[in-house]
Formats: sequence, structure tokens, C-alpha cells
Amino acid sequence: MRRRTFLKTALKATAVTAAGTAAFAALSRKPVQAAPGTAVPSTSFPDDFLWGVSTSSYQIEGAVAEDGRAPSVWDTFSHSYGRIANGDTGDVACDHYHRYAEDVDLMARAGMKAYRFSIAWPRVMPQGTGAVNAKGLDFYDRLTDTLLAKGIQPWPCLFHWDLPQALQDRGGWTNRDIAGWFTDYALAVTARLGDRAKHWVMLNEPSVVAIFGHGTGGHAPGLTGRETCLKAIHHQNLAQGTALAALRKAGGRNWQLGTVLSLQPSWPVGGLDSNYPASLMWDAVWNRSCLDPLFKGRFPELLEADFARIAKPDDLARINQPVDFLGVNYYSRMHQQPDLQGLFGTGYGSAPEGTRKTGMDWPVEPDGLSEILAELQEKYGNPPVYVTENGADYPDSIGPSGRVEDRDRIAYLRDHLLAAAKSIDEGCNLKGYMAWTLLDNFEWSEGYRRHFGLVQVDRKTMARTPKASYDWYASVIRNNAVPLA
Ligand code: GCO
Repeated sequence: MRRRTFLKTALKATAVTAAGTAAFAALSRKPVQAAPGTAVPSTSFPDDFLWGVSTSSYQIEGAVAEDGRAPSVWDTFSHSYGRIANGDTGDVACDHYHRYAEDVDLMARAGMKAYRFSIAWPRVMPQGTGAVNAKGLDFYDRLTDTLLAKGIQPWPCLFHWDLPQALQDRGGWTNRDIAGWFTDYALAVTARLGDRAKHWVMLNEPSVVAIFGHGTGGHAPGLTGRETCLKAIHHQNLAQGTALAALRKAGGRNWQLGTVLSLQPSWPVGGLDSNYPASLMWDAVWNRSCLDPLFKGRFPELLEADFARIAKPDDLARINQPVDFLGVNYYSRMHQQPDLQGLFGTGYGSAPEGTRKTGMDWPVEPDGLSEILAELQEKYGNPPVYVTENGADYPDSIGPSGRVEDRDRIAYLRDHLLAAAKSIDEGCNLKGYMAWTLLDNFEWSEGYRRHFGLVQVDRKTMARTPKASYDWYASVIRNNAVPLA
């Protein structure tokens, strides 16, 4: 009942618009002060707040056939006709495999202190199991050393969607054996890099992999259906729990172990009672089906019967492992209504009238981030949290200065950081923020037509040009504060 009342009240709350920022900041109990070196008032962050950026292997690396890397499901998918906008593929991506030193320089110049990147499983274990490809690991070894030399903490993520095709051919995430395959791979990677990399992320957004990749089919491997979707969620949870336990044993307290979830509040379209059950169901699928098994050792009530068909008796105990941190990827709320065609009887509808939108038409709802952080505080034991992705696609026009003057992206980041600061004031255990993302890159089924980067990448020359948002983010890091103007 409480949630229902909360949703209704929240729906009436004023959206945070550029004009509303000052009023929003006034909600914060933090003293509003001028940051050193700036004339404008700002909201500051705790001294040890960790600033960084996130990327993922398939979206930036390229070099898909180099040094022994085998195909991933995303190579197969992007090379299948009609799957990706403009027929784009990750074959070259941002050529980060060869230009990583330049990219690390860009991070260092902006003062970033942490970098979450992902390890491409098919580079390290081309067949998914068995033989380790030393040359593949060499790349991440070089990257790790380059980061450390610049004072940037490496935050490797073991799986950001590029599953070896060889494993997909054996059922991929629909095969329960993947819990063991993933754990062996995790042990191989940490054995090589774990003397230097201390923060380890198990998975990136398991519910998204399950829903889009195994439910609706718009992402690799392009499977559809409710049962495959739920199996993919459950087996990712299981793989994560199994790997967490194995790494804890192998590394003791030397490593900080965690995972990354996509958490987006699910609201009933228009605040209507008739849409409320749909919003709860979608919340169970998207958010709780990963959160609840991990933190509470149970399935969300609305999906209990479904998961009971798939799970074995001790699975929940295996999944319910302690984590040292939780990474939260937040972009916007999800506005739900009944839809008989939907996998779970639900579908997306519109955000409240007047809500700003990004280039991808995603609603801009910074207070949704505070909502998620408050939930983690109140219902999940207030674990240490890092925002591991947050950012926006915009068309990005070149300004008079000859570079991208992305005021809209700056406003997006600013408003979300103000929401984050407010949550810290309210007692949320938020320890850091990693923007999505460093470079314009391969945005999955949308190809290269979407731009989330702080740095523009010329698709012909691969030249990197920092956008205005890059300088803005650098100044936030330098001042440890967000300017309100
Ligand atoms: C995700 C992925 C990223 C995306 C980003 C923008 O959240 O979907 O982690 O790889 O590129 O979120 O859509």
C-alpha cells in the first residue's frame, strides 16, 4: 500500500527541468557554496567520492579477429541482415584495442579516478571454456598497467554482453552449465589481473540481457519467449553467485567484489490505478528478479511460480552471496501499462506530459535516480553503491568553436548529479559515479547513430575530439562539486 501512495504522490511532483534546478537543489540539505576556482554556487560531494567513466568491450574495442579472439554473439548478431541500424557492426568500433593508451590519456586529463571496462570473454577463452588465450589477456594486462600508471583504478567487468558464440551454440544463458563455465573464466581472468585490479564486477545488467536478448529478441542472441527470458535471468544470477563464492575463496579480502544492475523505477502510465498492476509486474521482471535473489535470497513474489519451474532447491542460497558494492546503471523511469502482446502482459507508455526527452526519446527523470537509491537504502540494507552508468544520447551538433557544444548532455549530467548529491544527504551509501560513456560508440541495435560519449569519435579517421561535456565533467571532478548554473 505504501508504495502505491508513494507512486501517486511522486507522480504529481514537479519534474526537474533546467529551470527547476535551483528549486531542486534547494531541497538538498547541503550547504550551497562556491567551489574553489568557480564563481557559481555549487553542490559538493564527499571528499572520497570516486569519479570515473564506463565503457564495454564490444562497443569500443574493434579488432574482432585479432590475436586469437573468436566471435561473440554480438558479432553473429550484428552480421545478420537487418538486426542493427544501418547494418553497423562492432568490427572496428572505436579501435580502442589499438588506441587504448590515447583513451586512458583522455581519462587522465579529465582527472578521472576509476574506469569500468569489460573483458571480452571470447578474447580470453575463445571457445568459452578450456584453453586460455594468453594474447587476449595480454591486452587487458597492458590496459591495467596503463591505467595504474595514470592513477586510475581499473574496474574490470567480466561480462558486458559479448558471450562467446561457441557457448551460445551450447545454449548460452539458457543452459544451467553456464554457471560453471562463467566461474572458470572469472577465475582465469582474476588470476592474471587480480594482483593489480582490486574491484571486480561480475555482470552488467543481467535483466537487460535476458529481456532484450532472450525475451523480445532485439539484442543478441535474438531469442524470444517468456521461458527463455526467465531462464537467462536465473542462470545469470546463478553464474554470478557461483563466481562470487569462488572469487571470494580465491582472493579473500584482497578484492572488492560486486555486480552491476540496471535499475529503473517502474511507474503506472498516467498514475492510473488500471496501469498499476502492469507497473508492478514490470518492476518484478526488470528490477527485482536480480535484486531480490542476490540481496534477499528469494524470488520476487509475482514471478515466484515461474522461477520455481526453473530453479533447483539450493539455487537461491548459491545466488544470495554478499557483495562489497552494487553498481547501478540508471537512465530513466519506465512507464508501464497493460499490453496483451507483451511478454509479461505489460508494455511501455508515455512519461508524464512535459517530461524532457533525450535523442533516443528516453524521458529525462533525475529524481528517478534518487528513488532507486532510496529503495536500496530502505529495502536492501543500504549497500555501498556506485552509479556505474548514467548519460544520454543527443544528436550533437558542432558549435561555432568547431566542436560539439552539448549543452543538453551537460544539463542531463548536472541534474542527475544533483539528484545523487541529494540522495547522499539523505543517507544513501553512494560512493561514486561513472558516466556513460567516454567515447561515442556502437550503441547495440542502434549502431553508431547514437551518441552517448563525452568525446566524439570521427568514424573515418577515428580521431577523438572532446565535447563541451568532457570539459564540464573534468571541472566537476576537479572541484568535487556540481555547478548549479
Ligand atoms: C546498457 C549498457 C550500455 C549502453 C548504455 C546506453 O545499459 O544498455 O550497459 O552498454 O550502451 O546503457 O544505452
